[in-house]
Amino acid sequence: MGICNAVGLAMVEKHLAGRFNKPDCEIVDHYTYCVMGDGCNMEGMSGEGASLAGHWGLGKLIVFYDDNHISIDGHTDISFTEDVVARFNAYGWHTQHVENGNTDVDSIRAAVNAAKADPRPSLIKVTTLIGYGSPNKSNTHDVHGAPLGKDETAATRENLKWKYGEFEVPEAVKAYMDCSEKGTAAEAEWNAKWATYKSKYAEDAAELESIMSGKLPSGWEKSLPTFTPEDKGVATRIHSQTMLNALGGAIPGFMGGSADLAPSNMTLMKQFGDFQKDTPAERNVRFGVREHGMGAIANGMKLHSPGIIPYCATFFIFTDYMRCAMRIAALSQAGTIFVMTHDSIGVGEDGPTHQPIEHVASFRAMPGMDMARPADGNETAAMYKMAVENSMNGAPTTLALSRQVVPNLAGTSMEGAAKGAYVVQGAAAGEACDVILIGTGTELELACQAGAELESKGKKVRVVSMPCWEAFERQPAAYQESVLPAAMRAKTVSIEAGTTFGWAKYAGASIGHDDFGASAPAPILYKQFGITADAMAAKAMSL
Ligand SMILES: Cc1ncc(C[n+]2csc(CCOP(=O)(O)OP(=O)(O)O)c2C)c(N)n1
Ligand SMILES: [Mg+2]
Repeated sequence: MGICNAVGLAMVEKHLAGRFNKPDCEIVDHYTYCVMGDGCNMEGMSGEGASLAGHWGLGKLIVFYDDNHISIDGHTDISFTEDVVARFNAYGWHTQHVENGNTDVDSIRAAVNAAKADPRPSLIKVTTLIGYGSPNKSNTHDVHGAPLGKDETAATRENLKWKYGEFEVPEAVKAYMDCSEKGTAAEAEWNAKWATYKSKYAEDAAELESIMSGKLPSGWEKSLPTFTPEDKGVATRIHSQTMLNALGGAIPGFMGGSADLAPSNMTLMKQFGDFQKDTPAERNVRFGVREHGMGAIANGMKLHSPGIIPYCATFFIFTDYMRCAMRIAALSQAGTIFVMTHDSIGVGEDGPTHQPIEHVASFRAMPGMDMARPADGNETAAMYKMAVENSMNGAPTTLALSRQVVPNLAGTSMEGAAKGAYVVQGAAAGEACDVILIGTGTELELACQAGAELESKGKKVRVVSMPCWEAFERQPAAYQESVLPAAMRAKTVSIEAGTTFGWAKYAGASIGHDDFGASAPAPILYKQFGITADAMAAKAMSL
């Protein structure tokens, strides 16, 4: 995954250089270095990242491949015999081979200089011995993860003629590694360049400053539109596109794209062209069918600069291909926005291979990840506002968006949705009621219909929209209790077109679907699987 993170770092460098550098002032100009092992080259996702790096011409990416022929199971010839350099040549990389990486430092230095001079991304295969210097354990997998042990350490010192004590760093090494003087001079030089840039190119400088500092232009959130029931209903993936375009205009570092599903995910920002080798200043990213690489590249993009807000998109089901990149986003506090459309069995005829079931629940279970499933335009706007704020706080967000058309509901609002759960119809928060109905996403409409049906039978009903569990759980306890009182749990019914797993936390009964889907138009599937307003009303009556 590291090489894909490095590709993300290098692509942002290329983007910012292409966008902000002037013929008389190259303000963005740095290299990205990465070290990969045999194992990294065995993992398929490294091929996804390397393929894109070659395609994008990321000439400032320099990767060392530690070719030591050893991984955990032993010698790599038991499972890995391909020609890695030939593969990288085919990806469009500049490749070199340093045959003695153990001691030939001059050749490594020369290779780095040659890599810098070449306009392509560079792979430097460096052949080494794992555990170099250890007389009995070098070149074996025994040194991969375990310490040498007392006797072998002594033998290694002897063999290498290393006369220093434990944790003793020779003065000459310390002096060589001390870059403070060189670094201070480089920083002063850059600061002077930046001062010139700011005075000559004030507008560009303000944008670049926002990207470098992570301070967003004030009022960016006002770019997000709100809706009333009079506004034509559309799928939330269409609302999503409206939000992406609005945020692209308002936030200088907002950029991203889809894994070859842009027309379905609705992820193109219309005001920008494609980020490509020769048009690096553009902000629509074409990731190709490479979900795993896309997720990790997007995380690298985020980690380049706090003001870069990357989004990446595919069908929600294909989060299975990128799940560990999403998990690493959460773990490494990379605030990537995962734009996932076709969020339920409602995708229709594509059938069970394309129909997420356990996915919403699984991302609710993931630490550090906000899982958002908005119901209409206002809620989509609110969830994008939250996703941008999360991104600035180092937290990723997954948005589950619909293919099906949804109406703009009367009770929804950005302010309410931002709280994660709120009352959209019937008994107000804190007011006594007979039953509570919770809906998310496309099923909120059904919950509202069921609520109306129950009202007509004399029940006092509260309908709650719950676009984001995590946001709700961040609210004060008193607010949570006013919306979903603990004492009402047995009289609460949830509805969501996916697994019911997890809903017992909030509801005494749940409507959903706990098996794979089927291939048919959405309305037929919803009926067949009993995900309807009538079923919800009947369930509520039975409690
Ligand atoms: C995705 C993933 N799969 C498996 C592992 C477990 N693992 C850790 S190191 C390793 C072998 C790596 O070999 P190599 O890259 O050649 O490193 P070396 O032993 O040469 O340092 C494996 C399989 C892991 N860390 N990550
Ligand atoms: Mg190895």
